[in-house]
Amino acid sequence: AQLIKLEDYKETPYVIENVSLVFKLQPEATEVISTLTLFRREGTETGAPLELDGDDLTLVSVAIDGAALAEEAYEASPEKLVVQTPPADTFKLEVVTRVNPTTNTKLEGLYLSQGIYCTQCEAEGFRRITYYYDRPDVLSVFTTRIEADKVTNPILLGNGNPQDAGDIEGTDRHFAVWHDPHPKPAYLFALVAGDLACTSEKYTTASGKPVDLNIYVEKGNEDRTDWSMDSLIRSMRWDEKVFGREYDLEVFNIVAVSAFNMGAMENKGLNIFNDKYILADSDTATDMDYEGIETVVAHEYFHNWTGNRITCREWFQLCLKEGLTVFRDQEFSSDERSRPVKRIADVIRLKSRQFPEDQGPLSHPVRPTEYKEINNFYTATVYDKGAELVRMIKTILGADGFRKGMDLYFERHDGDASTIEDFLKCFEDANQQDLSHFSLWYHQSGTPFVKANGSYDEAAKTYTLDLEQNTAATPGQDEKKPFFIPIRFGLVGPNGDDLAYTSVEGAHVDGDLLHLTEDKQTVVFHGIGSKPVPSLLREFSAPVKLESTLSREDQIFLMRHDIDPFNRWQATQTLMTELLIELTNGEEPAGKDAFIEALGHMAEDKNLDHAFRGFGLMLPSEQAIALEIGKDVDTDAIGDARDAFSKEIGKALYDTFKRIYDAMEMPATFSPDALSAGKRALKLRCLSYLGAAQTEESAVLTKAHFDNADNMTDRMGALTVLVIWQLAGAQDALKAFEARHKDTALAMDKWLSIAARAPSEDAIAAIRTLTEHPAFSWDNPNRIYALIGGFLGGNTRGFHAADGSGYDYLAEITLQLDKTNPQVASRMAKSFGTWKNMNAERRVKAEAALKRILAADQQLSTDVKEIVELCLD
Ligand code: B3K
Ligand code: ZN
Repeated sequence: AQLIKLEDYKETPYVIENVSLVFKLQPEATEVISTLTLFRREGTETGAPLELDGDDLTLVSVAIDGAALAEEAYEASPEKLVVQTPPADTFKLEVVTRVNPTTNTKLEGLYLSQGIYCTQCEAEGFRRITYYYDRPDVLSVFTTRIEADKVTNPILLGNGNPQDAGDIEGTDRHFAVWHDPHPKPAYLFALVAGDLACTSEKYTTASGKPVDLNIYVEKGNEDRTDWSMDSLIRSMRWDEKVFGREYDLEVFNIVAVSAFNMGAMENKGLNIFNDKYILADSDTATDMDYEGIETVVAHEYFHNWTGNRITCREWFQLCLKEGLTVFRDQEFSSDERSRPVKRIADVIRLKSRQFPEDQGPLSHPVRPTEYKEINNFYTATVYDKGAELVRMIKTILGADGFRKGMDLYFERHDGDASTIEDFLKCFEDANQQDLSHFSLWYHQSGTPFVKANGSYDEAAKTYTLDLEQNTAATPGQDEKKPFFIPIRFGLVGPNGDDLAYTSVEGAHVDGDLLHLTEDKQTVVFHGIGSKPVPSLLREFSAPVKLESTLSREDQIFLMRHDIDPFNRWQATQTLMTELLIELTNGEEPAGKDAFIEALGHMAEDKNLDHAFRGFGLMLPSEQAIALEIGKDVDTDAIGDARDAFSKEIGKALYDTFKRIYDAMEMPATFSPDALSAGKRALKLRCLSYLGAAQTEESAVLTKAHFDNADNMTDRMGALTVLVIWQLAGAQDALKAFEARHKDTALAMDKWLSIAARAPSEDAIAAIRTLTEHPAFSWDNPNRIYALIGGFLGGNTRGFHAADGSGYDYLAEITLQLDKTNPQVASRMAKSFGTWKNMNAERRVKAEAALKRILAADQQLSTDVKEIVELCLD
């Protein structure tokens, strides 16, 4: 496959003004009639060829201005349609193609999910429907007519507003016409047809325009949409209030389908969702699911302005819409819930997904400059680090400056296909500020490591901070320039209050914000009355790794006294990580008992949020410890150390955890609100430590928690503790869960993922057995993410087994999945991304497995090939 490069970007020679589509839906042979109104772009030579993209298409006919084209006038293959010499400057091209939704297992283009016709066009799926300029900078007005069987497809949905509908006389079929007045790129096209149930609400925008809101689901699921509808309405209000953005069509439709490659898709006026992010009730969804739904519904809705009204010039600009929209959904959730708790959750996600990516062979800039398969670049770097960059802009410019820049962006670029340069320019122009140094964040990959060393001079009343930044080489980027790193900080005095300073030298410092812009900087604070403990990178003000040089006493001090809740949590994590690494190395860490004692205090600190305490008690994951160790990793040693430490904490603080557990007052009926969710989280965290202590009492308590659970959060939480700590009753609980939920696929996904994490002598044999379970299917991405993804991400010992069995298995299923669904296959294969950090024994096995994929006797997709080659590079 070809390498696509940003520097090769060129406009299309022709412009598509109008698109009219007719779909004659049939399960195995859908006919698509596309009529494009085109004109020659100024600067294009008269008669220059028109080359349109296709993918796996069957051409039925092609005509221009009503006359069929002679055979020598065009060239057609499944991948391309070339009209050699278009006859005029303006013309209508009519192309008929045939596609097969039934055999479309890639879930890209037009496919069937449980009898429901649906589409997924981002990034390049529209070319699997008809020949087109399938690229984001070609914006056009779409009208879609859908024809289908009345009985099996009573609901027919398209983009935009409904225009017409009726029966097709003399047949069992009917039609609907949808018109979308907003010019859009083809990746935002969508269509749905099926027998669906619907929940509706009326919404009135801030300026008084009525909007019909509908959520369509498979029949029988209509009583599980309350939360997603509520989330949608709150998102719409929030975007009006916080960004001044209103919705712009008469209807907003959401459809939930069960077979979907990712979370959801922001098609104009017709969002299509993985049902995991729509359906919820207390019996089948956890608090995390409720939060996930709120986030994804908001995210897709927010794309209407950041993505749809203003889209990307090419796919290299993906972060323009994704990073910005993730930032927006994070801000929404922060306003709806507890801001510090949300910040901690987002940072945990960033560190567990993006940091490993950026420190391994798959590292790439937030705005990459080349790719082979764009679907491989919907990454944690583009999304989550992309959001961090927007957050830093806000940090640097302040809330008002940020809003001014956003207002200008909406005003200046509405209707455009834009670039990151356009975006940054708006903040520069609105604030008369130069962001050129800052913009390096978009182009230079890798996680910067920041080192800070402080010293206090009592006589001079100065505090000196030596700061250093360093970014390791990443693929294609050997030399790194220093980043512009905004560091929010406080100098914490003995009583826990921040100390004031009279003046500073050595860096630009404004209040509690310091700009680290060089490789090395020495910053001197004057007028510091007593020796402070520095609290750096408050609120996680930049996506960097801060190397702590603080003593354990100082960390414990911050853990107890920092006024920044994020850094209280961070201090806890830093300590836990340090202790766990020493334990992994077989050492007996200094300060361990003092830390455990401090942890107990935090757990019982009534001034802290329940959810915050829950996060505080959470040990870093095995992968996080592995990343921190960085090289020659032995995952068994990490697993053993982490288990032993959990057990030690569980035993040492047994009474504390039991007290918190017993005393927690829960509301009589389930509610997914943040406070109740936080209480459940803290209670379950205590239960997991009690479970780790593996006493008879804790086994009974955990089993009772499972048996008495009146909601999925508690049921799943207790089941996890039973299974992970192999407590008495684990097998019974697994059976009971299965009996209760066997007919609810999304609930059984949880069962699959817990089972995939169970400690086992032969993890692969266990996984193979689970793939035979009726709840599992290789045809549905959610089932694969639950079981296989659950294993790869949640069973570190099993996946990284020293005998290479986990790597062999991943190679096997990557090859198998690649035959049906390359996007899912390549997503799984990305788990190879950390193999270089492993010890020699494991590296040999991983490398062999990767090479085996490349050497296999089968045609590899571009998706899988690119990932495997990058891993081996
Ligand atoms: N824009 C889609 C992702 C499309 C992924 C294509 N492989 C969902 C989102 O980010 O909102
Ligand atoms: Zn998105």
